[in-house]
Amino acid sequence: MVVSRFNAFITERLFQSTLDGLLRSGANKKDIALVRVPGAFEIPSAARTLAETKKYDAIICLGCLIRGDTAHYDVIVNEVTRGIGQSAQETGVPHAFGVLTCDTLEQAIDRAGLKMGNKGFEAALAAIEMANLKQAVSEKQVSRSARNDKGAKARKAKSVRASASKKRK
Ligand code: INI
Repeated sequence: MVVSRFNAFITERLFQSTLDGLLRSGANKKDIALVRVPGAFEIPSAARTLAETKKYDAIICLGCLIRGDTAHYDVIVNEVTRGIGQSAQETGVPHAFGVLTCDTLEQAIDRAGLKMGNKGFEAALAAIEMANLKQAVSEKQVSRSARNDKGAKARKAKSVRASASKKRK
C-alpha cells in the first residue's frame, strides 16, 4: 500500500478500510507492505518503485486531493492519475486507484466511511480481483504452452519414426 500523509484525517480512514478489506478477504498481515509518502503527487513514483521489485501481487494507492482556490489541484490530479496508470501498464503489476479527488472536505469524508462507503475498501477488492485475474491468465498461458510443447514433441517423434521406417524399406 502507498498512503499519502496529506489530508491524513481522510487517508488514515481509507487505509484502515483497505486493511480491513484485505484481511477479510484472506490476506495475511505479514504479506502487506506499507509505504507512506508526503502527498498524492509522490504516490506514482513510490508505487512504481514497489511494482518494479516484482515482489507484490498488487499496489494499492491511497490519497486525498481536495480542490482549493488555485490550479494546484488540477495540475496534481492529472499527474497522479496518469502516473499510477502508467506504472500499472508498464510494470504489468495491478494498481488500485484509491485516491479521492473531491471539491470539498465533506465529499471526501462521505467517501472515507460515511454516506458513500469507503473507497479504501473498494480499492482492496479491486486489487485482489486484478491480482487473481493476472494469476489465472498466466496459469492458463503456462498450461497452454505446456500442451503445445507436448504436441510438438509427439509430432517430432512421429516424423522421426516415419523416416526411420522409410529408410529400412
Ligand atoms: N497533496 C495531496 O495529497 N492532496 C492535496 O489536496 C494537495 N493539495 O491540495 O495541495 C496535495 N499537495 C501536496 C503534493 O501532493 C505534494 O506532496 C507536494 O507538492 C510536494 O511535492
